[in-house]
Amino acid sequence: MTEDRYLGCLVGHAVGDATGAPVEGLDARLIYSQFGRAIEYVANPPVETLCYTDDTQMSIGVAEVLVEFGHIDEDALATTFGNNYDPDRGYGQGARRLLHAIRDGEDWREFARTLFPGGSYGNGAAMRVAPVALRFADDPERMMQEASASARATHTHEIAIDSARLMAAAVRYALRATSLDPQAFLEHLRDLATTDEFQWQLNTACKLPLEDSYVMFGTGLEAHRSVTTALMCFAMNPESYPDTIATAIGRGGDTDTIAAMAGGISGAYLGLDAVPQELRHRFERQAKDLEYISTLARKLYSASQ
Ligand code: 8NA
Ligand code: MG
Ligand code: MG
Ligand code: MG
Repeated sequence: MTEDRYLGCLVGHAVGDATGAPVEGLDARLIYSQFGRAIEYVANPPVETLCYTDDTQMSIGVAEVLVEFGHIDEDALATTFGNNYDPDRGYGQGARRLLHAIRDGEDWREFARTLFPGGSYGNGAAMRVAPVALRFADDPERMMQEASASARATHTHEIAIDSARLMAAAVRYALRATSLDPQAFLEHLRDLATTDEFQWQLNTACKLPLEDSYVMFGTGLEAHRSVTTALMCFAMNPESYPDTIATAIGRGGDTDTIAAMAGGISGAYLGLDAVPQELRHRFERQAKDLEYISTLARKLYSASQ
């Protein structure tokens, strides 16, 4: 576990988010007809400046709390999400309401529980969990507990909590791997799944050829769909960051979030140099924001040693 992989993870996540964001919500056919093959889109995105969204903004909040407190303090996390909230970053509809409530000093625990029936099962808990994996990579049990805690500030549904645990486990696996067997990666995650939804998705992923199964899992905001798809995008392209995020973006739907999650895993495995310079260069106000994200990655690395 080198510092380079910590940097690769958080930078790969942020760049995946910002590269997928311009086409978030479009379907695969529309993306293909407008921009051609996804790998060409990734080589030359259609915007000069790549702006990051809620996925990165909330990951920064998780990393900040870990650096300051050494663990996930749920009250501090909710407060940090509220303080960092920027309406222009494109948050989920429920997340927006919850963040307003946090800022207004309402009881966020009660609000999160009643936001949707059973709480939110959106992918917002998984999209921001990578810093937890970096901080607790040496202690898998603790990492799973902290991942669950990081979800609960906004997402109380069991699917969302499982999604945060599984995404953390995926980042940890990639961070420590010296070579990557896609089947072993998916079986590791299948064995950790606790909800029926994830057990079904990951069982299917393990049983069928990757290229046949990855189109089955969906690209919507529901955590068990987009998170499984993100895992598959990495499993299909473990040796290439651009191919990983292109696979994520080319399927359409929640492109920023799937590319962020897959990109974070890919960067954790391949290291910082795998994230193309051209994309890093176009990343919004890169001097300031990428440097800040890199500083958080370095601090998580030091704290984890
Ligand atoms: P969330 O908690 O609002 O969940 C996302 C959505 O999932 C909700 O708005 C509901 O439509 C649906 N949902 C969640 N739980 C339930 C439930 N129990 N019953 C019925 N429906 C439910 O927000 P989040 O933080 O989980 O969302 C993350 C996503 O929001 C990411 O894709 C992120 O990029 C962002 N996002 C932004 C835009 C945008 O306008 N730029 C669009 C979509 C999503
Ligand atoms: Mg987003
Ligand atoms: Mg298989
Ligand atoms: Mg999204």
